[in-house]
Amino acid sequence: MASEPVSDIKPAATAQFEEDILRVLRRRIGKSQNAAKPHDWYASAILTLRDNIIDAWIASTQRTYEAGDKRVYYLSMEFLIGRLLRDALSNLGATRDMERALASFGLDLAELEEMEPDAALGNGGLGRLAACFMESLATLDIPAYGYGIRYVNGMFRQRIDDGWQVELPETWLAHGNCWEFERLESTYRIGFGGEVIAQGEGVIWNPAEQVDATAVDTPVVGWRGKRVNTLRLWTASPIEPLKLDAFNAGDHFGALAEQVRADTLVRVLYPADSSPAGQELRLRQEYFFTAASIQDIVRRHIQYEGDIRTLPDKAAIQLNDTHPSVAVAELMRVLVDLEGLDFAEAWEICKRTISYTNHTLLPEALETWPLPLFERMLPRHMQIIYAINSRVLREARKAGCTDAQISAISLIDESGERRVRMANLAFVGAHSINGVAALHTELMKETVFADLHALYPDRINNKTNGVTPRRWLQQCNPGLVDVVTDAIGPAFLDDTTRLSGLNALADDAQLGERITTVKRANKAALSDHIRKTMGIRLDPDAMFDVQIKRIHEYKRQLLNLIETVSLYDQIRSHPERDWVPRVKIFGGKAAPSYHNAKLIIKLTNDIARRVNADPSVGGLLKVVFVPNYNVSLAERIIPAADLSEQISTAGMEASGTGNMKFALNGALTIGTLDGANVEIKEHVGDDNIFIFGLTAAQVAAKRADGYDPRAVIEGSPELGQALKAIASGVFSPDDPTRYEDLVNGIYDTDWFMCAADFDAYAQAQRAVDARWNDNKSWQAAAIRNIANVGWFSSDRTIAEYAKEIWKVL
Ligand code: 26Q
Repeated sequence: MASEPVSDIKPAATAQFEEDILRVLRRRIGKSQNAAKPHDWYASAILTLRDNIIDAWIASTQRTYEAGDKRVYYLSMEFLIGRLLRDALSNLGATRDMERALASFGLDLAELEEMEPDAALGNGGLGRLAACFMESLATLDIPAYGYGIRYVNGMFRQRIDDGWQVELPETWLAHGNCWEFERLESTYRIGFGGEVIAQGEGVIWNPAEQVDATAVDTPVVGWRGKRVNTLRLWTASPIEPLKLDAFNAGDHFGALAEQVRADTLVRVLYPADSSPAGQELRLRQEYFFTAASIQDIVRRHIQYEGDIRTLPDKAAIQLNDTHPSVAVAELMRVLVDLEGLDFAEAWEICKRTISYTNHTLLPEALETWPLPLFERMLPRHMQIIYAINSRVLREARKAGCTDAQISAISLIDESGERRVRMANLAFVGAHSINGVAALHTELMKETVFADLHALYPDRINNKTNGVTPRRWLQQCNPGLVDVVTDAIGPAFLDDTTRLSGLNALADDAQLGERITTVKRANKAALSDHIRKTMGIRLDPDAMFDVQIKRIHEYKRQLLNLIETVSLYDQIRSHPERDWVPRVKIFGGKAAPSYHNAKLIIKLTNDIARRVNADPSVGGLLKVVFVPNYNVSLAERIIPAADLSEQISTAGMEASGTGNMKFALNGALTIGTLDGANVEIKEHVGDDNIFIFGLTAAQVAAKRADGYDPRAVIEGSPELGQALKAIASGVFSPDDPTRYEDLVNGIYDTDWFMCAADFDAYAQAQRAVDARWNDNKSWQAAAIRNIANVGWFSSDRTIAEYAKEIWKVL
C-alpha cells in the first residue's frame, strides 16, 4: 500500500510475524511447518494478527471504562461485513509485514485472503451500512458496540442454473471462525409466551418458554488501529439441552426438541429485504437479539454507574430500522418491572436513550405484526405497547389531532386484522428519527410519518449515508490510492474530503492517463476473474457499465435490460455507426419468494446468451450476469466500473450506498434524482453526472393524475420494439411466453414507470457514449467524481450521528 514504507531491510515487525505464525501453527493449530495445509497457514495468519489486535481491544475497553464515557449501541438484525483479513491488516498498517512474513514461507497473502469466507450476515444496503458504521465508529474513537445475531447461515449463495437463480445455504462457519470469541459469562435468559400475573403493585411475566442468549464477540479495528470496538452477536442455546428421561424412555427426538428450537432461532438470515416475511420465527429472532442486547446494556450500566436513572447520559441506543423496535417495549419492561421505576419516569429515560433510523418508504416494507401473534409471543410487551399508545394518543388528542390523524399515529393498525406498527412504536419511543438521504428524509415528513411529524416536529432529522473509504477505496483500489497519493499527498487517507485537492488537477492530462491506466488494469483483472469463473471473455477497453444491487422492480434492472435490447436492435440495424463498445454487467440476488425479481435474473441471462453469441454485434455489446454478488465481488467490480447505474424510480430508493462507492472509484453515474444521487450530483456538479427522468414529485403527480403507460409506449417506437421482442420470445425461444406477464405489467400498470422514463434514459445513455468518445473530458469528469465525493465517507455520517443524536463528540 502506498501509505506504508517499502524497505529492503526486514523490519522487526516482519520477523515477529514470522516467529508468531510458526508458534501459532504449532501450539494452536497443532501442525508442523511441513504438515501445514493452506488452511492451517490461513488460520495461523489470522490468529497471529488477532493476537496483535487483542491488546488494543482491551486497552480501548479499559479507556472507556476509566473515563466513564458514554457508549453507543448499534442494534441491527444485519451486519454485512465481508472479509476481515485485509481490512484488519490495512487498518493496522501491517499489510507489508504480513505479506513478507508469509512470503518467507513461500505463501502469497492474496491467496490466503481469498480463503476467507464472506461474513454475509445481511441482505444488502442496510446490513452493509451497519458494517461501514462499525468501522467508522472505531476510526472516530467512539466507544461502541454493534449488537446482532450470529446466524449460522447468512445470506444464501446464489447459483445460476439454466439462467435461473437457485438458492444454496451459505456455510461461512464450516471451517470455524478465527475472528470470534465466545463469552459464556455474558449469557441471558430470554422468554417467550406464557402469561402475565398481577403481583402487589406490579406484574410478573411467566414465560412459557425460555432460551439462553450467549455473546460471541468480534473485534472491529478502526483506521490506524486507533480503537478496537466490539461486534457482539448473539447465539442461542437451550436451558436443558437434553431431556434425559425422555431420551431414556425412547423419545430420542423429543429429548432434543429444545436444542432444535434454540438452533432454529439463529439458524438463518431472512433473505427478504422489502416485503417483510410475516413469519413467527422472524419476530422471535427480533425479540431474542433485542432483549439480549437490552439486558446486556442495562447490566453494564448498573455495574459501572449503579443508577439506572443515568442511563441516557451513558448509553445511546440506535435502532437500525424497525427490526429491533421491540427494544422500546423491552426497555420499558426492564425499567418498570425489573428496576421498579414508575411508568412516566421510565418513558422519559426510554425516549432519551433510544433513536431510530428509517431505511424505506415502501409501504409494503413497513413492518407490522398481527396483534394476536404479538400478544401470544410477548404478552407483557403487548400490555406495555397499549400503555404507551394510550399516553401518545392522549397527547395527540390534546394537541388537537383529528380522528384520521389519531388512527395514523396509533401503534395499532385497526384498518383490517389488527396489527402492531413497529415504525410507530420506534418513532414514539425515540428522541430522534432519521432518514438516510436528504430527499428521503423530506419524503418521510410528507408521507409515511406526516402525522407523527406534525405531533413531534423536532424529531425527524437527516443523516445522509456514507461508506467507509478504507474498504471502498484504500483496500479495493490500491492502484488508484498510489496515483492519488502521488498527485496530492497522503492526507486524504485520514480525511477523504481532502480528495478535493484533485479538482485543481482535473484537466491534467498526465493524471487523467494514470487514472485511466489504473482503471484499465482493474478492468483487466475483473475480466480475468470472469473468464476463469464464467468462461466469458470481455474486452477491457470497452466501457464497463455496471448495475449491481439487490434485484427489485423499483431499482429498475428491467429498464436497463429494455434499453440493452433496444441498443442491440440498433447496433444490428446500423452496424456502420461508431457504437461505443459496452460490457453490461449485472449482479444481485432476488428474494426467494419474489417472482418478478427471479424472472428478471432469467431475462438477463436469456439476453446475455443471445447477444453474446450474435456475431453481428461484433463484440460491441456483451451482457454478463455475475452470479452470487456479494461484498467480495463488489470489491472487484466497483474499481473496474466506468459507468454506475443508479436508476431507481424517483422517490423509492431511500439512499443507495453503491452509488457512493462507484463515484469514489472514478465511475460516472447515470441516475435518477433519487436517494443520495441528488446529493452526489450537488457534490460532483451537473456536468459530471448523467441525470435523467422524472423527479419524485413528478412520479407522485403522474400516479395521482392517472398514468397511461400504453400511450407512452405507443409514442416511443424504440421502447415498443424492445418490449415486443422480449414479450414475443426473441430471447426465450424455448418458452416464448416466459416474459409475457412481465411485459404486460408494463403496458397495463408500470408502477415503477419504466416506460415513462425510457426515452430520457436512452437519451442519457447516448450522452454517455458521446462523453466516452471525448476521452479527455471523460477523464476529467472521473477525476471530479473522485475529488468531490469524499463527503460521502461514513466518518462524516458517524460524526453527525455522534454530535447531533448521540451527543458523544
Ligand atoms: C423486515 C421484516 C421481515 C423480513 C425482512 C425485513 C427486512 C430486511 C431487510 C426489510 C428490509 C431490509 C433491508 C432494507 C435495506 O437494505 N434498505 C436499504 O438501506 C440502505 C441503507 O440505508 C439504503 O441505502 C437503501 O436505499 C435502502 O433500500
